[in-house]
Amino acid sequence: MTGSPNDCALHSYALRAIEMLYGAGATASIRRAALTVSQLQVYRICLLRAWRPWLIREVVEFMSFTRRQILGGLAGLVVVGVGAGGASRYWLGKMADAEAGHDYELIAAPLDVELVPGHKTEAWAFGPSAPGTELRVRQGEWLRVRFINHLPVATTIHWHGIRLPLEMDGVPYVSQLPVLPGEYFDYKFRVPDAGSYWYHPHVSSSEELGRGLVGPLIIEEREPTGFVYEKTLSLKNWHIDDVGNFVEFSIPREAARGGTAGRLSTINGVPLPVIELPAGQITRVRLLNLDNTLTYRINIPGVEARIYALDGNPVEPRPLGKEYWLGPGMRICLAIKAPAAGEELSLRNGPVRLGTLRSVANTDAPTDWPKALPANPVAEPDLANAEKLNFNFEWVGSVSVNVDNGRPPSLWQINGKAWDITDKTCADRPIASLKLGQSYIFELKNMTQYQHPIHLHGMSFKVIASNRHKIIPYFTDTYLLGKNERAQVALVADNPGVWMFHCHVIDHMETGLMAAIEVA
Ligand SMILES: [Cu+2]
Repeated sequence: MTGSPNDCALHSYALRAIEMLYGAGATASIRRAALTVSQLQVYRICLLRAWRPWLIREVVEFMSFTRRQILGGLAGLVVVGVGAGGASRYWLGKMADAEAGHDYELIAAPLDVELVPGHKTEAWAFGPSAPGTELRVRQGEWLRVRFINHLPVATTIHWHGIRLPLEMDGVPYVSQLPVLPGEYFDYKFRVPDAGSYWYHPHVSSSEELGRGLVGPLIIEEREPTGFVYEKTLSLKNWHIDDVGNFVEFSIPREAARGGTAGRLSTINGVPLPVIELPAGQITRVRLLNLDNTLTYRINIPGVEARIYALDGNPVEPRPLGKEYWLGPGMRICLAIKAPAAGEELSLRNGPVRLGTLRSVANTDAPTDWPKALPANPVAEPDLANAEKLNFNFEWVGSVSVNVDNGRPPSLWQINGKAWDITDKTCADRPIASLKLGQSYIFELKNMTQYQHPIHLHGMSFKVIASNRHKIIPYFTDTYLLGKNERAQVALVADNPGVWMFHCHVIDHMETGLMAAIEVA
């Protein structure tokens, strides 16, 4: 075994914990397994298998303590390493060559931004802007990010829509411990699917995402797609007042309804921007809804535009049509043919302008509409042999629960169970247990008067039916489930782990609308 003495101590502690759980006769195979897996995996074994809360507490506390020592002791070296852009020397897990080093150093830190002219907003950002640095990597390759936390709070990064190993999924107390102020965490995983994705914390999400900790993640296709021009437009609505100060990110009476909305809408952090497009050319425009709450009703009057992908996955190109409802966390990839130079188009949310698309002179020969993007390698569910599971999304509205103890109220439930974001053991009680490799059809039933963008971690699913819309089946990671809608989505449970399944209206998620689904 490699690693520091603290690492060894940790392993012995984890082994002791496993012995306590499985009795003194803990088998040699468990010991061998525990000695060859990474610190996180050992931690996860302890956490997921430990049904006794006291043991979970002890393991968590022990790990936090140990880890602080490790990182504290190496703090000086870490800085040297960052400056030299060197390999990640302190990764504690077993590492294949492709995993060595990192391509990005992503620093989360406070950043003053000017959203209201003449006033500063004390945002938090990944890199030099909010929304944060656009990360790009080619499909099939490794994304290797050293994430450094210079915030005053603990955090993690979740990679929305990416099918990756649980250890890299960024959910606190399920896939990793929160990254504390001054610490770093190396995220390394292969990206199987091309498309538009995004990243954000999964800790104190209302505030952390609300303050600006969101960023685009673009996975480029392996081969050229025929698109020459491209823009990423990240939509976010800020919870600020008219002098740029943050206001409440989540108000219980709003959380009990459609969610707490911000007041100033921006594209790439700019209110009402002018976005230039090359006249007569086709531009791939990736629209990402990185907002906590708002469903944008995307429309561009007079535009010649086609939809090429929804939430990362390609669809047969079709006209944008009158309006597309883009819920929180969702993305749409459009091809837009810009009009003659000097003309302008209005990118709108319903009747409200979000920004202006201005055609600028361009002398290149115009190209034709590119063909459909290549499909991602997502397993096709076997509908004939799929097991059906029901998920009912309900409003409970016990606003008085938790008001006295500073914890969020409990307002929403899935199948009669509300998630408590302050309880580290919720993921130990999955709402469904799926068999690895088996196909499933989820019947999603919205029993509320509010829409919910339902998001699953770790796997993509195929939307196959709805009682409200005509569905052309497509793969996605987030489905906007309308008021009182019933929809069917199908998937192959091909990624082992405990995966979050939640509404992406952040204050719905933080007031109950989240569950864990186990695949084993
Ligand atoms: Cu919701």
